[in-house]
Amino acid sequence: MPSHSGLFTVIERAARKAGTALRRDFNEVQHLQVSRKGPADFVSIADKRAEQTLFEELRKARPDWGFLMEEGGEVKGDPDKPRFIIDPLDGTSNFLHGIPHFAISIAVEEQTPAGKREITTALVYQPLTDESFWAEKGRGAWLTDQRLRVSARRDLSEALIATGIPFLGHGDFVQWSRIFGAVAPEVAGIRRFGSAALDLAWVAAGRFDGYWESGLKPWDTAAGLLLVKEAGGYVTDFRGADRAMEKNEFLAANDGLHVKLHKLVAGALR
Ligand code: 2AM
Ligand code: CA
Ligand code: CA
Ligand code: CA
Repeated sequence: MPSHSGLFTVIERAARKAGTALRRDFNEVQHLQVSRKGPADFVSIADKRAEQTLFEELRKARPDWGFLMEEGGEVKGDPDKPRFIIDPLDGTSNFLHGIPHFAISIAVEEQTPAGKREITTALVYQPLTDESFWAEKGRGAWLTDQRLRVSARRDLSEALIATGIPFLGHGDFVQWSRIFGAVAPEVAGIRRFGSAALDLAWVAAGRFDGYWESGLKPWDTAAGLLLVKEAGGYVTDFRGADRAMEKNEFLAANDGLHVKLHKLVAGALR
């Protein structure tokens, strides 16, 4: 069993509390109040309640830290202190359709001495399976108490690759189709499950061999990015540079497959 930092214990406790509320709401999903933020962009009372719980619990434990949250936006804290980046419910479309695939994503972002920001703690918690995918920078990635490694597959023909397809009003359908056209014929299979946080957590866990998506928000990917890196994987932009967050392009895979996937993806963009 790895030794948890005090911070991680606080984060996991908050996620479990919010997760209990999400499980309850999921069982009554047909009665939930739902509104629309934009075309095909839904938010339910469950997203908001879970976020409120996370905010209250984390704020109590770290009163001077900042927050960046999908529903509530930014809450400024002491600029010298870290901040939480939170998606209270990643996979809302699944949730609202009664599909049991969604998660809570929490990341801690700190300033490095050089003034850069980096993610140092990550949790992707799946309430329905009670799985905690977590990582701390330099201390590895874990599923509960089991160390995570990205998959060891090196052949594209054996690889199961996840992706996110752009949706109404978001993302570049033409670019996605080009990449799909280049990758799909080379790999064993492609999956689109609808939670970017879980897609990345599952790459870290070796369930998926790779993943690509663009047009995401920081709260979708901040935790998953650290999970993949701490599990020994690579996350880059579509041209293979270590700028996934800045470019908002995510290509994740184990070391053997990343080069091969990146060649296919970059070739499709030329
Ligand atoms: P969300 O459920 O937190 O909104 C899937 O590709 C990613 O895109 C998810 O992380 C999902 O996060 C986000 N997303 C936002 N709106 C979406 C929509 N209408 N359909 C599918 N995914 C959406
Ligand atoms: Ca959303
Ligand atoms: Ca999300
Ligand atoms: Ca969300």
